[in-house]
Amino acid sequence: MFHLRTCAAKLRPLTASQTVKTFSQNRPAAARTLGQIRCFTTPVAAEPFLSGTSSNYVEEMYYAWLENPKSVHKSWDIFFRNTNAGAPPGTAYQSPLPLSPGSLSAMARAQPLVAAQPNVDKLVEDHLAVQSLIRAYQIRGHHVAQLDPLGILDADLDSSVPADIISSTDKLGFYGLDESDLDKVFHLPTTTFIGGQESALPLREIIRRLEMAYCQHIGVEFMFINDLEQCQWIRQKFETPGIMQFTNEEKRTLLARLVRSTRFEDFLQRKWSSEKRFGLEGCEVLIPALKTIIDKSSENGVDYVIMGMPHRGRLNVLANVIRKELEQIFCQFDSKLEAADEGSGDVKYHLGMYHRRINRVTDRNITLSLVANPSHLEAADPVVMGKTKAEQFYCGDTEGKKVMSILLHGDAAFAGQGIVYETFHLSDLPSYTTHGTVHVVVNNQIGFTTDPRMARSSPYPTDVARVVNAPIFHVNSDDPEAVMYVCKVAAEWRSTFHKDVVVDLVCYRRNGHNEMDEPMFTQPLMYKQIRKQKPVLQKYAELLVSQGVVNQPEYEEEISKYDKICEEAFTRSKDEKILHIKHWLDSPWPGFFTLDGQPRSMTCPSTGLTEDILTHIGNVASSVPVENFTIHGGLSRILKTRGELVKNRTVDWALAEYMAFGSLLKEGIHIRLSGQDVERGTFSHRHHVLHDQNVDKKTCIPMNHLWPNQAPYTVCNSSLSEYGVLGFELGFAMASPNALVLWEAQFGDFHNTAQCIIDQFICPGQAKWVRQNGIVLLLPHGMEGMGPEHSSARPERFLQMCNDDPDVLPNLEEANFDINQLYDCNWVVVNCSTPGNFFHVLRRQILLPFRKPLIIFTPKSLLRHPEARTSFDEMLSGTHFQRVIPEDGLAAQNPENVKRLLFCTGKVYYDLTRERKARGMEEQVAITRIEQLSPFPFDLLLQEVQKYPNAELAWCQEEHKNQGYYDYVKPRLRTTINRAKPVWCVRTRRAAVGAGPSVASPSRPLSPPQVCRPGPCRCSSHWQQEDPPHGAAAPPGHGLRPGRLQELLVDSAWATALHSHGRPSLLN
Ligand SMILES: Cc1ncc(C[n+]2csc(CCOP(=O)(O)OP(=O)(O)O)c2C)c(N)n1
Ligand SMILES: [Mg+2]
Repeated sequence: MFHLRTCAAKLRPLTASQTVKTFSQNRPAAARTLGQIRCFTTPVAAEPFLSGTSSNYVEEMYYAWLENPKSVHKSWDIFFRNTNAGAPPGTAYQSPLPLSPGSLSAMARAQPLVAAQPNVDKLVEDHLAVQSLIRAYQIRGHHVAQLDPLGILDADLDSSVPADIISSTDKLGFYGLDESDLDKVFHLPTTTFIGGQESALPLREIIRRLEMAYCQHIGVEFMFINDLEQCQWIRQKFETPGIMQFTNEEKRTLLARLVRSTRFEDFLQRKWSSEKRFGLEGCEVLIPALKTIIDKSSENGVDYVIMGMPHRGRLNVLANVIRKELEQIFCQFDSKLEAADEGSGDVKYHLGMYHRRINRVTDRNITLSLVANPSHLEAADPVVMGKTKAEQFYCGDTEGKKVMSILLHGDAAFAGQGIVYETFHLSDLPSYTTHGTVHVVVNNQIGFTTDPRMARSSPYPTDVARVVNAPIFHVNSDDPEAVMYVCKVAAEWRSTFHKDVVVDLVCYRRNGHNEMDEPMFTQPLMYKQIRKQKPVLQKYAELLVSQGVVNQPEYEEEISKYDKICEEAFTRSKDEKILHIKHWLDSPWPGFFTLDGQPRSMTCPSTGLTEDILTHIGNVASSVPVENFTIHGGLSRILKTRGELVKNRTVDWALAEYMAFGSLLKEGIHIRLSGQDVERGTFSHRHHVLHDQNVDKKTCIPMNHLWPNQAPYTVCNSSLSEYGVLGFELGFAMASPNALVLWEAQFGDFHNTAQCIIDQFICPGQAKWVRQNGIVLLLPHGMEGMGPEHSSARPERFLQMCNDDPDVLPNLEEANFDINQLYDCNWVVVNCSTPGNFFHVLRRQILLPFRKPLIIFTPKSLLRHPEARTSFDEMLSGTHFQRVIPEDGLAAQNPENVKRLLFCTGKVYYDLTRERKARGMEEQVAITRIEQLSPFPFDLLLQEVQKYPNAELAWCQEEHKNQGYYDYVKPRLRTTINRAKPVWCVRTRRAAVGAGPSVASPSRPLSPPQVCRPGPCRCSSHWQQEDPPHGAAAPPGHGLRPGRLQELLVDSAWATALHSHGRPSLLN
């Protein structure tokens, strides 16, 4: 059964009776605490044989001597007697007597064993050598473990045997030992459990047991863990002789699970031979492996397991682990199935599942959820973590004893995708830990067509896990019992230490990447071997039959029983005419929607608050709500200024955020704000966590001192990751609709390293995943001196991904137009120009009867801009978020006189008003702010345009023309006015780009915007273009679909537009 690559196979193993009796006392492990004994490292310099490295050995001797003075060499006996009697350093040791005739009788009395082992130095050295040898197996034994079921590859990509592993007897020389030492008995150090009940063993047996523990079908990688208790725990689990035992019942269950796993794939192959299914063949053991982890975790108290996995074996996991009804799976192969609800394609490989049932092994309830995943490998990892954290949070599971996560990975993706590393780095952070994830790698030693040698630089695909000290159990997947054993240990590890652990299932892929692919094109030799490989089910069944655990008819009966289940489900699946994508939800929100999944209303109440509430929150926000707490002097001044704002019934940006959060907490809404440095705020404006200046780590979060029964507020500085952290928060937001989960980018453009989460999950959320999500992205934005690429949160990208049609004017008369628009959109994009509106939009996010992602471009300079203030009056009960803030100055009083109506969004408004005032043009130029860019407020903007019949229309932005908002706003504004006028684009320009504020202090005074003078402007960095005049483009409803033809008309009309209208300047 065991394939010994190393020398123990050649060494004649000792039988138990041969083991020397004198060394067989029980080892009093518990009594062996270092504190209780005399320390033999102290007199190092004084004794000739003591050195730092020999002290362990001496301790071993000392223990043995304490137990039985006769069990050690006489010289040790004398030495210990002397030291215990208080002999000073250097005098306790007496060297053995010389072999002179006169001393023989004395020697015989004092040291009866000297003749056999004449030299204590040699004895010490040999013992030290054996200790090193044991340690070498613990560190490097996995490199020679028999991990590849095909027997042709090296899981660590290295075929050499480490020099300190005994692959032949001559390698004993590495340790200064030779063959003659093999039968000598050596004391075992406390750092090994190979002895079982024995405290000493002959070298031959030591090597054999080390080989059994470390060089068979399990390769244990753990010696990098810098926690002795954890290392000891693992050693005990793998070294203890005979520890890997299974009852016949367990073996039969394992066989039955393998039958299901294998026959499920066979069934799919028989029925849909030309369909892709990313089958599990070659790693069928994954199903019993996962079930073992779940059984064991359930036994240890877990009742909710959240899983994430890629394509490989997903259907099998759904069927045999999550236990989705087979007919629901089979009907996915029917191309004629009609979707009953929203959701697009790819159901079976991507959508998730949620199922509560009884665990048959433990008889306890268990909920299993498989999180939907996009094609982007590993992208779901942080999402699973975030969802797990949320579920733990909501059920008060602060230690991860009830809710846990399991993540599955492919070998190539695990090694190649950086998000794996980012996710590992979240695993032990206080606000992100899920208290241990069990990672299972389906290591089929190939990624699509790429050989591992071309796919990674690390020995194993799992090396990334070492950064967090996660133990890694490599296991040969053709040994199902070894797999079950490591899975059991992995689950126990997680429930003991609440830390991550990796099970690396070294397997093969029987078919191509999918069932249509020809693997022989690229891996001919590997696949020749695979063709010869007996399926694991067959091998294991033969083994159990040979052991008499099952007989052949029983085995065949198990197969036909499962085949029948599949056939019956297949028959039922033909009755499924409609595909209910909602059956594939991973996180239902019970009670939030009506029973048929609709919002409970289509209105949104006022987002305003009473004066009392505003004042109370303001007061807490400007104080230190605990006793004996010393804050920084600068912060005292900030809080004092806040207090003055509250007295004046106004808010700035930070206070507006406080008001929104504080009031939602009062209403029982949990708030979680996460991102880099969010606690203080990148721009030092927030200060949600106060730090005592005198006591280390003493902090206060005033937001948690607002109301007696408020919901908790979580504000957490994240690791320096965007992809991982945004994914995590998205997952957190999935778990419940009754939480406001916000992720803030340090600078808006940093979101681009999390683009995958935005593109794959947030943007298509409802359409692809049939799942609403109310996550909020706070993206600092503003061309304020960090260069055009770094200053911009790239609004154009978010706007380009909005699902509304620029060419279709919606029915503006519809009741609840604004709410319907929100319901229909894929996400909401806003750029608020006032703190009050920021406050309202945050509150609206929760008061809406449904959830949509909210993208907010947040300001930098406005955080401290004296005009960017809102009076309490605009935040009182009855007030709302303003999608558009119309002109309300002089221009609005005589609209007919207005020559130009400028539209803008965000901070540029303040630049424009200042410039307008400076030029005395407040009556001629109206400025209207579009606060909610998407969904586009067609209704309100139409009113604005109609109000100023004689005005030219222009959009103004500070971003380059191909960026920012213009490309989104222009066609929608034109649709709003039925293309009656051009919509010009104006770009303000800062005087000193590059000399702007630093990250931490955006409060530097702004330069005035550079604007074009009246008359033609040739400045290339200003905008020029415009849009055709009325009639140049085909109006909607003329039978012309928007598209190329229309574009051509627009383009050809452009020159005319320029000619007839001239180039407008900003404030002409
Ligand atoms: C981020 C990402 N890049 C590329 C792909 C395309 N792709 C799909 S499967 C695959 C190979 C995956 O190999 P591995 O992780 O070993 O899983 P296996 O298919 O072998 O189970 C690749 C490259 C992808 N899905 N996601
Ligand atoms: Mg692979």
